[in-house]
Amino acid sequence: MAKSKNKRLIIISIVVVLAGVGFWYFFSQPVSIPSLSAETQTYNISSSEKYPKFLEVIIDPLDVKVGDSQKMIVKLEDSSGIDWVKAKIEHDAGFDEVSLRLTEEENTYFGIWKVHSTHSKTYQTIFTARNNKGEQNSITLAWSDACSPPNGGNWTLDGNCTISGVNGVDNGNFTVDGGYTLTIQNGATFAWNSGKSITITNGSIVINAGGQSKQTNLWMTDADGDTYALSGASQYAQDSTPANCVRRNTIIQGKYDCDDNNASIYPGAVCRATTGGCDVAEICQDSGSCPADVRLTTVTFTYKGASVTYGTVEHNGECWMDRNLGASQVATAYNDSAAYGDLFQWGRLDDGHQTCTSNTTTTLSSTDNPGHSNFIYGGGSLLSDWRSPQNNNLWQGVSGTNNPCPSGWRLPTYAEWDAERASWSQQNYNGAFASPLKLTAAGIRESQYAWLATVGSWGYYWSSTVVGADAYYVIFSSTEALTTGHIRAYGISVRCVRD
Ligand SMILES: [Ca+2]
Ligand SMILES: [Ca+2]
Repeated sequence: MAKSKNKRLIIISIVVVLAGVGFWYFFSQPVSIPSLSAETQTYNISSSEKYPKFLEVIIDPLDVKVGDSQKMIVKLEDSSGIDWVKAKIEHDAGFDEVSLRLTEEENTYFGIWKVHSTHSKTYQTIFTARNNKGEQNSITLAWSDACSPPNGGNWTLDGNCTISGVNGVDNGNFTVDGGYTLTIQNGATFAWNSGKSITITNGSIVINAGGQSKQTNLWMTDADGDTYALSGASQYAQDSTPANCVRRNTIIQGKYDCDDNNASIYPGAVCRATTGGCDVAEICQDSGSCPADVRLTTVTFTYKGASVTYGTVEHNGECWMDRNLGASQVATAYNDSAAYGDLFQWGRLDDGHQTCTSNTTTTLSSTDNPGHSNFIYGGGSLLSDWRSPQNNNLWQGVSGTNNPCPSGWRLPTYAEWDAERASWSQQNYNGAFASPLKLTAAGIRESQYAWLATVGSWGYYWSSTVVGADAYYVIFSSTEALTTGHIRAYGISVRCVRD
């Protein structure tokens, strides 16, 4: 105690020289430490060997509102004696600076400030002390900074960081540098592994009264074992494996599981399959959320060398394009010529031949791709197929060799067209147009002379399904509608359906 009094005398004498008697009298008189409330936060501080050395900071209360008086107690260590201690307190309008006063306890300083112009966000208080050699040291206390140590591996503190709950370094070493402070909140645990180290190069670790730093393992819940954890998943600091947990360093960071009970659902994977029609499979987001129901309303693709966007229409549980390939609009009537679109020879590519005014040739193609945009016809005699020999696989499904529909789309099958036709209110072109598909009587381009026929009075739509040397199509007029076979060389409307 005698030694302590001597130190105080030295401090007092210096202050006298600097500031005069009145100033000296006010500031040099040790004050009693006031009684503290139950909301006191005590921070035990370990820091680099820098002086004056902060040993403990008490803030009372930690959570304040405007009008409160917040008390601060700082305990320091310094062999040369403390010159002064200040607190720089952040608030909405800037900073308040409060000089702390020496208390009756050795190297222990007390300050108080009236809280003003703050609201619910994080503030920080910077405590700075200077010793009688003129050396300064500071410590910053902040309470809601996000800290994100890597799930695994070394971590060097790169900002002031407050740990709440369980966190730490798994399978790596921890370094405090840059003058930053790691604060371990009341009730929080900061863990690091056995055999690994904590090095304080420049900065501090502040452990409040109820916090702890613990050498053990870190674990996270990954019930389905897909290496993704739910957003906000709990961490555990203990030696043995908690139920449904794996070591945290094996969990992928920054992406979160959408379903921790299904290993096939994770970020980037389908989290809800399609349920038919224009429903689109939802993909698990990195945030760990599965998007709300997604519907396909348009499809944009390249057709005849240009980008086109068609709408979609859902009918009988299937997703169709809202118009024929090549149509410039959705039909407004069964004989709306702007909605007729193009007429394809069965199995041919989108190579331009389907334009109703395309040039013609009588040369059959021996390959799947004729390599030109001419309509292949009989030159006066009826032609049954443009390809010789025939190939039944040209329009089969999305992978059909010459599928003219965009990726994910294809020609409807016989069964699909027959189901569509059967659903019509009338078995004629009025029923076909009344369907949500708004089908048109676009006519046909026959294969004897390559002439257009029955335009505005008969409608025809190819299916992908072959029957003998023919292929199925749906056909309708003012008096009938049926699904039957037809020779493949005719130019006929195409309506794509989503696979
Ligand atoms: Ca998981
Ligand atoms: Ca999962």
